[in-house]
Amino acid sequence: MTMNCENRPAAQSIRGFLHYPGWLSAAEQTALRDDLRDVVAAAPLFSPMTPYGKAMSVRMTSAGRFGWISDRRGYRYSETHPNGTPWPNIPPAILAIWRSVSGSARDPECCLINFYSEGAKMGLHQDCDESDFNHPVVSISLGDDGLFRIGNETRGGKTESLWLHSGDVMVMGGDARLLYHGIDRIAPDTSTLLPKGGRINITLRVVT
Ligand SMILES: O=C(O)CCC(=O)C(=O)O
Ligand SMILES: [Mn+2]
Repeated sequence: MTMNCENRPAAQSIRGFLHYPGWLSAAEQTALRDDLRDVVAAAPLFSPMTPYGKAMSVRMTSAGRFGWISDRRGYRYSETHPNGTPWPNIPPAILAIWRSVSGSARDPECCLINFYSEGAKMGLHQDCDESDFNHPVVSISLGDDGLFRIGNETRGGKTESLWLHSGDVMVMGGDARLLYHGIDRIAPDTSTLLPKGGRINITLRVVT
């Protein structure tokens, strides 16, 4: 694998998304998992309702100034958890990843944590609720492998898929910032990081 001077893997571009396979060491992944336990203790995972009244298969929570919530009023950023409390701070190790790969002078205001158990998926969508698309979305994968699909700037057309593994980082920015993407499925029992299995994806965003 090609490494850069920080001894991190180099990026591979897929349709302009920058994929850093194995960015995080095993020890860093374990530390991140433990950080997320603290976040989830302060801001419990919940199953968002889609605006169509169906529960999403992914469970989620957030850290930072804004969290992502969805209910019958639609999807939106919110400064409080559905239980009314502010979100916990973004763990420093997560901010450090953003600062290494984002190329952004600002820090993220939202750290969304998605938990995929067996059978969970995320349909093709664009991340377009932020006010400045010059800042990328940075995604960090932990736990079981997830099959990530990348499409185009509009719905439809040819797509490409790749498996995201625990410790991978993906930067969705630049000309690729508004490409459709999603998770088709996870592959159970492909990682031992999470004792009960499943996949965690962390996405970082500048919102305002
Ligand atoms: O789980 C992933 O890898 C993608 C998550 C995602 O696209 C999102 O939260 O907007
Ligand atoms: Mn997304």
